[in-house]
Amino acid sequence: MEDILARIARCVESGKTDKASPYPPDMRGSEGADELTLQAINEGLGAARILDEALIPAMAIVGDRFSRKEIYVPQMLMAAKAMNSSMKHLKPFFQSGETRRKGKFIIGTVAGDLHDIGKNLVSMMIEGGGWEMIDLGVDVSPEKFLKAIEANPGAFVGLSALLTTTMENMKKTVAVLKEKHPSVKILVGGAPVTMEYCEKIGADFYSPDPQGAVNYLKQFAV
Ligand code: B1M
Repeated sequence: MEDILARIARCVESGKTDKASPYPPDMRGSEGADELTLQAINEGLGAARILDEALIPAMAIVGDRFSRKEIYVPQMLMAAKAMNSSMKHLKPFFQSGETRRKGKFIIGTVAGDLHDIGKNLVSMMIEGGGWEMIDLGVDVSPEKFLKAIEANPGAFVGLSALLTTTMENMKKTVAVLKEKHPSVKILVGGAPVTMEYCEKIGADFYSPDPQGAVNYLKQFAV
């Protein structure tokens, strides 16, 4: 019989949330990430093993396929949904401190910008990479980012912008955060953002896609 961790990973890769879900059609009627995660916990597999050996590798495969344009936004959203149906069973173990996360990551779409589809994908992939996510949502002012850093010392920050007009607010946010917290690492992204712009505004890293951000963070995992 296929190992339960491999089965959970396959559900996440394929976007199979639970038994009732008709997606993907070739897995209809079989157990999904939801039921299999509960079963794994009941069998005594720790939350950290399920995260490290099933969810994280599965989401890395999904991220790489998305970067290579082998899959698109809908498949990635289904994979993230399957991951969340597993994560809901693991979260109590992480929140109780029984299992450690890699660190904290604060994310938001910058002030004046309401686009959140890309930001949510990045958020889900980084969370799937084992980081604790603090998602501030959209239209986030520099002051709100600042407060979040002060409440979560050592956290990394991710800024997303989809409008050429709000890229200016990305620049302001980086300036405000770096002035008060010069060592904070800031990642930027979004359709109009480039590596050149990242360097110009003094951010630390630019990625055109979620997996690039996940890969960059690996070197800092505690
Ligand atoms: Co808007 N919109 N929109 N819009 N919208 C764009 C961005 C636009 C390019 C459309 C166009 O004109 N062709 C254009 C911007 C032009 C420009 O500035 N250059 C535009 C405009 C003008 C506007 C309004 C001003 C329209 C109006 O009202 N006149 C208005 C602005 C509202 C505001 O924000 N204040 C507006 C509103 C909206 C909706 C609300 C209707 C809706 C957003 C819904 C939502 O997000 N909940 C919307 C949408 C859906 C789009 C398009 C069609 C799709 C954006 C999207 O979700 N893409 C977009 C046109 C287009 O891109 N084809 C458009 C999919 C998403 C997965 O990609 O967000 O790029 P993306 O994220 C990627 C990467 O960029 C990266 O990873 C993701 C996955 O690969 N990434 C990061 C993103 N953030 C990252 C952070 C990282 C790392 C990587 O590290 C931290």
